[in-house]
Amino acid sequence: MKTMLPSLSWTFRVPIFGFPGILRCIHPCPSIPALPSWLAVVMPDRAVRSSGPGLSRGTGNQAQAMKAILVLVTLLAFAGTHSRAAEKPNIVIILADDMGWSDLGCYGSEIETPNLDTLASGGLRFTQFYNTARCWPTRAALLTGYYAQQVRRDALPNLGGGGQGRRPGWARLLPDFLKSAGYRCYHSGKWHIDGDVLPGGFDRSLHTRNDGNFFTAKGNLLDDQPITPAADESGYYVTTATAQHAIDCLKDHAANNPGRPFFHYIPFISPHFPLHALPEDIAKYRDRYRVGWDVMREARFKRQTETGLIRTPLSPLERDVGPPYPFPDAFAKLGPDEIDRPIAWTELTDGQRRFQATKMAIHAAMIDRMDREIGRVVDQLKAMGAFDNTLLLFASDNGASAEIMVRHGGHDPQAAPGSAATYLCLGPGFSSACNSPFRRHKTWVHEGGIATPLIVHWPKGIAAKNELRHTPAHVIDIVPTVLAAAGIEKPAQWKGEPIPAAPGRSLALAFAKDATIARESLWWLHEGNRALRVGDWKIVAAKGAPWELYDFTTDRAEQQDLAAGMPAKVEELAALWQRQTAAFSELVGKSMADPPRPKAATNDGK
Ligand SMILES: [Ca+2]
Repeated sequence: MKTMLPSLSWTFRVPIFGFPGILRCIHPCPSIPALPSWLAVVMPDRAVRSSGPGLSRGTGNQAQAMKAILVLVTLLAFAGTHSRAAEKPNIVIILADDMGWSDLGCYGSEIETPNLDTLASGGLRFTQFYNTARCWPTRAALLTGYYAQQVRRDALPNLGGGGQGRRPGWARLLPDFLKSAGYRCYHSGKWHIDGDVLPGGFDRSLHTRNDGNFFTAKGNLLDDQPITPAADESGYYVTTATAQHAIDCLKDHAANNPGRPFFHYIPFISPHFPLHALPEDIAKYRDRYRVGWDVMREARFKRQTETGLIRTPLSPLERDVGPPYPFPDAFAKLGPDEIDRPIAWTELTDGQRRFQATKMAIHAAMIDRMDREIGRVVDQLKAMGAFDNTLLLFASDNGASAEIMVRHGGHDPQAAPGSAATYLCLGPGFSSACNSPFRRHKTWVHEGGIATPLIVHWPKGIAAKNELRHTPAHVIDIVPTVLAAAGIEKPAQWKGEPIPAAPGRSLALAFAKDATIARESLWWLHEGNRALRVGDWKIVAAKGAPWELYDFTTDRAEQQDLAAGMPAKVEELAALWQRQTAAFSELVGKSMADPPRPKAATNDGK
């Protein structure tokens, strides 16, 4: 029987490890049954405090203190919020696809995103939030709370896994944990996770598989069943269709399940290639990018610096870094105006400048339209009275893409750019600008590939408005954050099988204030590209290249490689990366004996 006492807490300042600390005791609130009966947590003030855009590096003692509080800190977080959110919050996770770190107005962009900007001004923007550098591993990490490699959804050395990998039985998706607390769960958009959608715990789904053509519903699945496209698809655009399905689900929820909380996962395909957008949206941006990628990067960086989002130099364009995969045939189809390197804008021909600026205009139009569709979803949340107690999270699955290819229906150079008959990709020039101020792109684990905006909006649960949060965090943190917000304890077993410990941390502490979430490290591996972040140190290496070492207190743009002068630091961090990799390999090795899951419809491997 639950204790029906109100939440009580006491805070005392005490020294720890030579630094001022806080002793906090909390009595449980009955609305959060996951909390143990009593908690006593000692937090060293300086170890858990962010110092701003360039976080201060902990001393040795601070590092020890960080380890000491690793497990305990996240359990405290909603003590200050749950009393205002007695009803379980609704959860909405919106994901963009291949959108760069600087592509939203509230992250420095000239692209018009008023709806997302309004969510940001009514909530929080995280400045150091990370994904996994690629579509499918991010989605696996986002919905399971594990690194994708732990659940076989990205490759480990000598163990395989990846876009076709199958999760072990214990690797449940978030809905399986939410449903036990009464949540209805909806999915509208891209999937790219193994297995069908409804067996993943969702009650309704629109699975948009039309990723080669944004102007047809052909290939899409409704509740895992193939749909028949309308005879006249002249009004179809997938971004709008995705939002419309979400709105329809929400209207149905309001009518038929008004007393139940809901989780809605809305992963748009936008602005993934092929660059397909509505003509009127493209027209809005047609001439905006004639200034070129060099000027655009400087302008975005200036706004990012002025608004406090970043404190780092702007990385110079890497003129010799092009697409991550060769598609030589594509250039023959695309013609001489396509270019595979971000050379100086002034060195391009007039035709190249016009072509490249048009591609960026389509990219911008796709994001602009997505923002407006998100506005329609928000309007529906407001209309049904759900907006104030909805925890809404918005992020991108990887950085902007330098890829250039022609697939699916091919490319007609005579057709209007951005129309269904064309197949254009952003490419390394404007991708670099979209990832300002960072280096590299989707697939790399330098900051340009893995940094994403994270907007968090929850009026009833987060008092702060229009504030920045500088703690490093990762999509593995979303599951524990959502479960904490919903007051749900993750089970230790699934159908008799133990569920392994997950690496993510709840962000709840950072919801309340600009605090650093304690953790040992953040880890990346994708197609041989690898990285590890500990505090403000990061080691990173492209496939086959040696480790680079960066100090993020001043150099998040990864400009001054300190590896040669600090070999001991590189060795220390590389050993930690190796230990993590070995631990993940051991976990996967144990679960390899699991029976394979049935193969299901998934997006092709991109
Ligand atoms: Ca993607």
